[in-house]
Amino acid sequence: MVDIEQPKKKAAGVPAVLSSFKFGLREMGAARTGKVFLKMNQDRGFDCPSCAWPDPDSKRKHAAEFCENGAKAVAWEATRKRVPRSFFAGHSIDDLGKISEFELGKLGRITEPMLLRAGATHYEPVGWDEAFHVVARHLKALVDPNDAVFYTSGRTSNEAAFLYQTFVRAYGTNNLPDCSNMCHESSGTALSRVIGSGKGAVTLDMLEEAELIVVVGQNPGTNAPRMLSHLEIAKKKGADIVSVNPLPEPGLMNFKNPQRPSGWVGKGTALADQHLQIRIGGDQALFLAVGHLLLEAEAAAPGTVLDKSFIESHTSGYELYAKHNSELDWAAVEQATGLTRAEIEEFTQRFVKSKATVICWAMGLTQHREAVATITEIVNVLLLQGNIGKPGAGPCPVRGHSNVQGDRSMGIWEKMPDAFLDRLDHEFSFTSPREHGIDAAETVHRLRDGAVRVFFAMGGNFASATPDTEVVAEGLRRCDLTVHVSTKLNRSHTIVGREALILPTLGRTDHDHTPAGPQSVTVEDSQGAVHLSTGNLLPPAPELKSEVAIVCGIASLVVPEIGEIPWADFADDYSLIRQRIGRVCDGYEDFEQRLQATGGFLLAHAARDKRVFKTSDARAQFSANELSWLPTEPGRLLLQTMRSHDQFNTTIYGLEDRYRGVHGTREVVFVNPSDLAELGLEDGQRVDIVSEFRGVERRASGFRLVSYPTARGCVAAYYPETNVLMSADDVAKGSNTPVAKGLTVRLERTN
Ligand SMILES: Nc1nc2c(c(=O)[nH]1)N[C@H]1C(S)=C(S)[C@@H](COP(=O)(O)OP(=O)(O)OC[C@H]3O[C@@H](n4cnc5c(=O)[nH]c(N)nc54)[C@H](O)[C@@H]3O)O[C@H]1N2
Ligand SMILES: Nc1nc2c(c(=O)[nH]1)N[C@H]1C(S)=C(S)[C@@H](COP(=O)(O)OP(=O)(O)OC[C@H]3O[C@@H](n4cnc5c(=O)[nH]c(N)nc54)[C@H](O)[C@@H]3O)O[C@H]1N2
Ligand SMILES: [Mo]
Repeated sequence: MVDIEQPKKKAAGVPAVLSSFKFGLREMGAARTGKVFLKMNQDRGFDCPSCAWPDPDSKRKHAAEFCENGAKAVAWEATRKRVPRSFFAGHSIDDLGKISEFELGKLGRITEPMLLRAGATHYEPVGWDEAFHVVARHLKALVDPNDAVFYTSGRTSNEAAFLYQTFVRAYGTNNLPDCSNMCHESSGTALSRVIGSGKGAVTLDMLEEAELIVVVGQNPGTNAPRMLSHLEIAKKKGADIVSVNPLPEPGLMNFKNPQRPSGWVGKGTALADQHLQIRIGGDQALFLAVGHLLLEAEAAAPGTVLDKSFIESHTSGYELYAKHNSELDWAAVEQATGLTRAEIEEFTQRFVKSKATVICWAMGLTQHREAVATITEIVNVLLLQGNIGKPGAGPCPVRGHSNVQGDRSMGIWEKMPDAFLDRLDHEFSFTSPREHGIDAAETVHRLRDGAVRVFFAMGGNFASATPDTEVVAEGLRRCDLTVHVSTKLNRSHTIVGREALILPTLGRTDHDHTPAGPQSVTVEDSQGAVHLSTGNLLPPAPELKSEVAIVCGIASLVVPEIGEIPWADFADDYSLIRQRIGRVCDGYEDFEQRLQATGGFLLAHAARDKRVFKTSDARAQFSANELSWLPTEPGRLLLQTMRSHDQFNTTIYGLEDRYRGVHGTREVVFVNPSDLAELGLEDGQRVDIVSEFRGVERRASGFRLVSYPTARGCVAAYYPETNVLMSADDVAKGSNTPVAKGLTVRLERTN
């Protein structure tokens, strides 16, 4: 039943615990629920397959074992349900296409390879051997390896990712788009340029020492719930916390810690000391203004605000930045941000007071046209006060998928630097291509042009996660072969090439036993900590293969003669893979030895550890950016596409967005009450959302209006239902990330 109520003021607490147990029991039954929830994020357990927030170390065991959405992610994978053969026999491809993403996910784990033969209407079971031969036949038939694309989602372990990219490069292409292209690519692009490393520069210890933590464009209560425990610790130590967000996200406003009984019954901790209800796309203007005010404050009281000695010894571009930012168009800043000058001044005072500031961010910043400039503007503000490479300070992009950062370290990137490729070639005695491959947005263009022959996906749900949903579907249908290595069914399996394969695989929770014995994999979290993950559940079917085994099986048919790569040995013993990773991947030197000695370690980060900046001039760089924002015409609004509390990306756990008060539906659009009134609309009415990019209209139909305290002029709706509104040509400058926040739309009433 659809029910819309007032948004919640508090997050987590008892309802969070109950919600995950309810879901766990539905999917796994009582005994398995107990076993699974006890093992999550523990030593010798498996890494939570949900977000990339760091796992608790021994010091923090109490602080973060439990997380509602982590528990749901685990239950979703560890479900006892299986998709039976009869399901595929009873549903044609057309039938499958009519089943919603939510219903497909609920069917359970897939247990055997399924093949759609050319001209057939139904998937049929097929042996692993035949499945691998189908892939090999197609790949070997291509004259140009660049006609194949190899996508990766961010759950793939380091070991599987490393072998996968080795295989793809041995095959002859760098076409390795990944989910990161749609996620934190803007962060990587900006940070590499200005501080010399694309990764965040803040560890958990550092975060807890902060005096000011600013959380920009991120909804941790839903998407990184364990982060709230650490914000709470920092808060108790005296940190100020500011949320910069068009929505008052309950997790940041008030948090009831599910780890402690007081969090179950007490009032909870009011986390945010200030909420800047920013207009979508106003962040660059905001941080430009903060920089301006910091410079003014320093001029008024020299030597008290900026860290001049840091600026002199470690940075470049300060003079230019200061000159560029000496004058500010306050009217433009207020329009861009929707904030008052007084609010921005109050915010800046917190920086002035703080001796150690961390700025965290996620998709609310990265998925904008000017995301790269915005992130460099944030770094400007940090650099002014020397807030990098010291306790309690630094830029902290919070990654999405649990191993998305590790996948990049392993070489999953369409444009890995030559130094990496040189080491890879040397390690395996072959020559990998140097021509850059294509990223996710470019893959959509190629699909649109009918120029992709083989589409191979290591996890994920490309057809739903990308812009221009229909264009992508058409392009996938024009492929000779589509292959998905997956744990469960999703929409991408229903959009098939002339031939199509679904290759089921083990997940993080599954026990992985090879002839050489039980195997563990490794992952790297958002803060650069690497550790082992060992599944402990009986796999859904005995013949299920790990991602490692699947890559090795295919590679040994497609590129048996390329280089010296012992595919069969790798499939047996993952420590052999780690030895190779240790010689090829930056920061992973002596990987296997260090891992055995310590069980896990923190990767070095020059800027964080030593204030060494591996940039073009060996300094942290100030950037002078022109003010950019998103003006709108009357009758037009800015749309952000975001996650509900009951989904993991395209995986829909249920129809409850509890914190935002939405129950039983996902077809909603959140609108400010004053905007509703101005547009002559009312809560509860149905509308079409119509986007307008470069004069082309795209439409998502049948959304219910929800009157909601979002910023004026800004509306919000869930992804992936609204991906039909996005254009693959609308991308962030410099990072090519599809724009998923800040689409210009109008609302058309339909009843
Ligand atoms: N349970 C769960 N956990 C997840 C995921 C999931 O789907 N479910 N997904 C994982 C992945 S891959 C990722 S990348 C992360 C995503 O984590 P988030 O980035 O938190 O995800 P979104 O739901 O896209 O939320 C974007 C936030 O930015 C705000 N925002 C939107 N536009 C703007 C803007 O212009 N300026 C500012 N300042 N704020 C803005 C929105 O109001 C919202 O709070 O979470 C990861 N963890
Ligand atoms: N409009 C809009 N679009 C967006 C975003 C947005 O905010 N708005 N966010 C973007 C972001 S941040 C991201 S990261 C992408 C996400 O894009 P993807 O990573 O492609 O999508 P997911 O929904 O995370 O993929 C889920 C599927 O992965 C498979 N899977 C799960 N676990 C495993 C495993 O262990 N191994 C294998 N092989 N498969 C597994 C399952 O079959 C499941 O259905 O979407 C992007 N798209
Ligand atoms: Mo993501």
